[in-house]
Amino acid sequence: MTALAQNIAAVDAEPELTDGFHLIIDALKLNGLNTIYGVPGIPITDFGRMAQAEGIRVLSFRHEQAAGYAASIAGYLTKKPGVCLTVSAPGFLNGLTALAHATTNCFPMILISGSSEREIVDLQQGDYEEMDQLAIAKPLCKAAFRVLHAADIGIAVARAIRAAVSGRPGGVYLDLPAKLFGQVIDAAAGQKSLVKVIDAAPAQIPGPESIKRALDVLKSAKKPLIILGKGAAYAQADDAIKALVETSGIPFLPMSMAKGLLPDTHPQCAGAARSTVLKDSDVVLLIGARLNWLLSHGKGKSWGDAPKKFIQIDIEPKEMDSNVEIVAPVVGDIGSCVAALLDGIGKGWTKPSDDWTGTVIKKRDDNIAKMAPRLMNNNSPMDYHGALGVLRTIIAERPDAMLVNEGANTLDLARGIVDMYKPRKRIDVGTWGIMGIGMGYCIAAAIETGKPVLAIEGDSAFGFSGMEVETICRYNLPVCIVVFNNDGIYRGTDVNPTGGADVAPTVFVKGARYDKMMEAFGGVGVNATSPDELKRAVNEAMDSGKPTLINAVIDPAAGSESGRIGNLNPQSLLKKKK
Ligand SMILES: Cc1ncc(C[n+]2csc(CCOP(=O)(O)OP(=O)(O)O)c2C)c(N)n1
Ligand SMILES: [Mg+2]
Repeated sequence: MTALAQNIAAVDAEPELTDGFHLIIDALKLNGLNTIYGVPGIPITDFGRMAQAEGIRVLSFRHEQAAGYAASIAGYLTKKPGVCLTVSAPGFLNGLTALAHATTNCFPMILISGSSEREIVDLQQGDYEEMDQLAIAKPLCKAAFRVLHAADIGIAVARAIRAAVSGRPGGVYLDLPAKLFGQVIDAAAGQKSLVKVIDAAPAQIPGPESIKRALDVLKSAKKPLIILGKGAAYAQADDAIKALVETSGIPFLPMSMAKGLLPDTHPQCAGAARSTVLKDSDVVLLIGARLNWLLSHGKGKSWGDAPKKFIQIDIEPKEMDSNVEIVAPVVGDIGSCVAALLDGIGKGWTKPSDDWTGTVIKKRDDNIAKMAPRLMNNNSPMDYHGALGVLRTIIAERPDAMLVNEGANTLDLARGIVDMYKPRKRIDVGTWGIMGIGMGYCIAAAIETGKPVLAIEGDSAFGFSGMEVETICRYNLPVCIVVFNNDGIYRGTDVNPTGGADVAPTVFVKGARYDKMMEAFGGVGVNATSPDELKRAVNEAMDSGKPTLINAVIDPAAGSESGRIGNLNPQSLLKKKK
């Protein structure tokens, strides 16, 4: 044998190798996780590069919190875990807010963070970005795993996916120490160690007796009401839910992100008669909606004095009786539960009386008529109603567009005014009423749905993630951001009671031009001072698909304290005594 032939034979005999970097990429791809939202740095910079080289879409953000929010809403929109990738300690902590948010909102998400040397971290010897990340993540997510051996990557990713999407979805943390990435193992063994998750979110069929119980209660109702939560929207059981609502003839109330599951203009929609239906209904069927603060915990003034019975559909058994007694718990996945109820309703169903539905419709139509003239005003500077009247029409004309919404007045009024027509088009502050979701949601909405995105943002809300306009420009996403600029938080009119040089804590720079931020990165910036100007600019942006930011000048005195939830501000007992 020649020396050359000997060399070739030696190379051929060497086992083919793979490493941690590639096994993680392979495990994600094998399970259809083809998009990563994150921020690069030690120890995951090369991982991001390699993932991109292997065909994963790696979207690089300016801050991990925005990347995390993007991943969380990607999970909501697709029913697959959204993946966020961060560096250790500070990057991890920045992403953690979003992981907790995903868990609270029941969105499937996996936060993957690199971490420092275990031996040094555990002895607290002061490593680069030292932190016991696994321990910190645990109470804030559904499950948290650490992988120490490359051969375990396949199992770890599989467990993370199952934990994120099965049962009630939520956030999962995956801790990947720096050393793992470079670990080398035999390629064939590596390939064999990967797991393709089968039936990640199995149907959970409700017990037949729970369905019968629910139907009996529903049949006994004189004034029934259906409340749709974002769990119902997440379930993607749109046809079954529509069929149940329409076959039953029961008025429905959509929670914020359930708007559009059935159109807000549907004859049975009670959105504009919310206080009436909460007070006067006698049986309430909750579908993927929790009786948390957003529904006043199912009791108190807003629910009225009349006795009320609750039927609740939820995948999480512990949700039942969380705030008030649930007389008919229906535990299972929403698609299966709704299908079973629909089946049970059958042909002999009696729709609710005209007396009840007529009262609801009249209240709703009266409220809508009362608001209509305010939505048509062309005041300059604008008030919320004039500006939102225009955006309402734009969404009616473009029902496929995604709508992102955050702020206080900007949120509460937009939620009430802007009708939605299709499922999962409205994404907003969610369970926590959190500021900062805006730009991350815009980016994920554009990436995951391919549809144009309209964001309605309070000027404070926008500030939490504003730097991501660069990200939007960099990826040239069809996002139109309207900043409702009222010079501050709730209002721009507060004054410093001391007369000192500092402005009041709720007040920002007057006459700020947020549109210039977008121009700085090559996007389109517009300053709009009237509803007519706003309408023109938004339509142009939605037609062109160019990244656009419209600074909508709103009267600083137009808003109210905390929007619609001012009652949650604590009041001093001392003040009351006086
Ligand atoms: C992470 C986070 N920090 C702070 C808050 C408190 N907060 C509620 S609404 C809001 C901003 C409201 O102002 P803006 O977005 O300008 O809306 P406006 O009422 O002025 O239209 C703030 C800071 C929050 N909800 N979330
Ligand atoms: Mg504001």
